[in-house]
Amino acid sequence: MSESDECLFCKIIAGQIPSSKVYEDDTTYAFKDINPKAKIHVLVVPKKHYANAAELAAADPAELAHIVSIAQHIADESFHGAYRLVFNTGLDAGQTVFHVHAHVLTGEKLDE
Ligand code: D5M
Repeated sequence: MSESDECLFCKIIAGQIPSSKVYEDDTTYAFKDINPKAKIHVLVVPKKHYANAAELAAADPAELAHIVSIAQHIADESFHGAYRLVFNTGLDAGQTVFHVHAHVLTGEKLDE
C-alpha cells in the first residue's frame, strides 16, 4: 500500500471521503476546513501527494504558485483580496495531515 493510499487528503481528492468543495481544476483541489479558524477557512491542496510545502516547492514550484493564485482568488471574491496563507510544516508546527495544504483564512478582519 503506498503512502497516498492511506492519506486523508488523497481520499478527499478522490471523492472517497466527502468534503465541501470550493474549487477544483486538473492539478488542484480546495475545500472548507472542517474546523474553521476564520469566517472563511479553505484548504488548497495539490492533487499529487507531497508531504509538505518544502517538498512541493522543490518538485513543482509552478503548482505552489498556482496554490497562491487560488488563495488570492478566494480572497478577492470574499474579502477584498485580504487573506492569511499558512503552511504548517512539521509536527512541532502543528501539521497533522502530511499532504501539503495551504490554509486560506479570510472573509473577516483577522487578529494580528
Ligand atoms: O491542518 C489540517 C487541517 O485539516 C485541520 O485544520 C483540520 C482539517 N481537516 C481534517 N480532516 C478534515 C476533513 N475531513 N475535511 C476538512 N478538513 C479536515 P494541519 O495544518 O495539518 O494541522
